[in-house]
Amino acid sequence: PLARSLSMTSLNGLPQWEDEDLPVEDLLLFEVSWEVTNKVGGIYTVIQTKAKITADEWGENYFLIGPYFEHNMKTQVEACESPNPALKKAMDTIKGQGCQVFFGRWLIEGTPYVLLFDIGSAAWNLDRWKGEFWDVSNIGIPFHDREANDAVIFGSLTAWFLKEFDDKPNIIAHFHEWQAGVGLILSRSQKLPVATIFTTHATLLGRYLCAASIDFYNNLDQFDIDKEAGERQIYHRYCMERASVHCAHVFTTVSQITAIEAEHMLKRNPDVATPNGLNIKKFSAMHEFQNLHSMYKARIQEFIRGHFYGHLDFSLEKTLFFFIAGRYEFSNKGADMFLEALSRLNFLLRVHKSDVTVVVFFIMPAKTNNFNVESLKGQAVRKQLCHLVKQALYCLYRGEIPDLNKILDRDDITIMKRAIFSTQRHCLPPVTTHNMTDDGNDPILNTIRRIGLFNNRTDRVKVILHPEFLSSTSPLLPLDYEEFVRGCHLGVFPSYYEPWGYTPAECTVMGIPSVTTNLSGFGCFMQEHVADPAAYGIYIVDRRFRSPDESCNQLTQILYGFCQQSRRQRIIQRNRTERLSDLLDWRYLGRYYMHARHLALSRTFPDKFEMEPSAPPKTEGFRFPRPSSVPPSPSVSQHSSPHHSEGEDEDDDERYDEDEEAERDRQNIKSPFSLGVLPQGNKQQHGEYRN
Ligand code: G6P
Ligand code: 1S3
Repeated sequence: PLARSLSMTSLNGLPQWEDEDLPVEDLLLFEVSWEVTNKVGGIYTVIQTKAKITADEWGENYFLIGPYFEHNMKTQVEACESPNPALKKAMDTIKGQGCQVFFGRWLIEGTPYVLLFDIGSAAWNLDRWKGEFWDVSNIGIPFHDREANDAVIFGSLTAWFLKEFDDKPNIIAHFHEWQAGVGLILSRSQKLPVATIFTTHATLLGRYLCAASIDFYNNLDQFDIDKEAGERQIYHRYCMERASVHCAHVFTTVSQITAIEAEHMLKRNPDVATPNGLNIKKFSAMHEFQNLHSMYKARIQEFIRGHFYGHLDFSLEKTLFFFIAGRYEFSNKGADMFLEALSRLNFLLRVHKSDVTVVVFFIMPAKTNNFNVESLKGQAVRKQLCHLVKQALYCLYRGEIPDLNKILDRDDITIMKRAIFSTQRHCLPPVTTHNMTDDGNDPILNTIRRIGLFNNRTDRVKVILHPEFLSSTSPLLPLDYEEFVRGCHLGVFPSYYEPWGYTPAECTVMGIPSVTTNLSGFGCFMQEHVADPAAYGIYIVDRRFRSPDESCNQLTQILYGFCQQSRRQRIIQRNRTERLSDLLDWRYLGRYYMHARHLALSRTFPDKFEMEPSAPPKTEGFRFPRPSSVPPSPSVSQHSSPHHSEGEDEDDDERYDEDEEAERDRQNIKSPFSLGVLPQGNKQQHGEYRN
């Protein structure tokens, strides 16, 4: 039969697809991951945010496969019947053998179908399946490694399910990370007619070696990787990962930096880099995100009033909120360097007698025994004082001229006196909001002890460790993560190990500047596509070619420079940051996943699908130009603050609406979508594939 042609051209550096007749109706796409409906880390974000564009393209032929957990099913999935008879038959066969499978629509944007395997219900097969896995791979799984055993059950069920389909329709199965890899290895060893893709979001060894503070990137070719894996007791997991990589028709990593790492740690060059995107929602009012910043900043300020009661001798109008958030990997996520830089920043602000105060939040989950008393007390005192003030103001709201003698009665005065007395604090505002289970060994707390950042009155940098993910139902800081990020001024993520790094990307799409590094996939991506990232509020610390001390100084300078910006400069910079959102939209980045799928089809079914030689896609060439008002000299733009003339009204924040630069740049900068190289939407583009 005539092979279908799958080709791609490049215009202005961005890929343009020319897929002819990709017969989506004759294909099924399965995406397999342990994080489908199951939030563990960043992979959940990838799959959940990407679902919409994939569902738009594949419609009823797109299915996600993950593990079943009762709570996740109840809260995120609407059970329904499978619309696909072949799929229903395969599920019924598995159920008939006593293993539970659940099916439904995942209630996220795009509402894709999900198929969830109940690992517990199939666990009685474990010994047999481990034996079969050994027979095909010679990888032995120790009984005590629960995660690896679950991965064998999950993988065996996935391969069994795929085996139940006959030759038609053709299947693409995209597996994420080693926990899903067994399904891929077994599919290949059983010679199933399935086009397979494997994506690694981080290599096991890379993560371990970096966490051990080894000079990883300068020694990539020096490691005896088998030995390193053995010494860290992850040899079997590393084998599962490496076998998945080598069995896949197409191997992808989330960034170029992880591609280099994979080449050394997994001994295969990825075929495609598939950068992570986000679902970008544009507000109809252009400056809505600025208003949201203001609104949520006020909520954070409320928390600060309580947390620092009795010590609130700094102006909240002159206070900046910085934060770091993510998986608690102290050195991998750069918390170590951040703390050191904060200590230096504190020194600089003090010696320069700055009136700016910086409050820094560490949002990194650790084991705790709930909130500590001192933090709760702070919020209680604030609420009490707030209540009294509101009472006093009530008659003003009623339009009455207040009779000062009647505003507060004797009891109110007594309560007020007691509240004021209770703000006389004999201890410093706490550094952590929770009782830490292992306080004495906690790396963040120990570093704070060493550098002495105890929230003293004289400190210009105050630190708050919130060792739990944020929630809008918290009695302390009732904000969800997105609201909190919007209310902050700067996200700081000086990671050493970060294959992609969603945290700075999320800041960007919300118009909040952030610090990242040239060791993170996101940082490298921005460096490649933005002429002067710092001018757009993306500060990239060089952790690759500098010593740790030099990198730390660079970070300190960035933070100090940020503190010197006026409000107007910050507003202009936030506008610029937000303009980069298009670059991170799945509507653009989803193309790399499409390319990986086409490549897998052409390699698996070469007689049916043919790939034009113009592939793979290239992104080189497209760059956001430097904003028009930034002086061209790199030394001047080092601080990358928007141009600010002497004597400018510091608080003149109302003028940003008419900000000429924003308007000029908006016309000059063509986003990836307005370059005309990308189609308007997947639906439209792929409409021709449908019936
Ligand atoms: C937004 C609001 C302004 C507010 C400003 C504060 O732009 O729309 O009304 O003044 O945020 O900015 P800052 O950087 O000082 O938090
Ligand atoms: C990984 O999660 P992590 O925070 O352990 O995968 C994420 C999604 O691809 C990625 O953004 C992150 O850098 C990796 O490290």
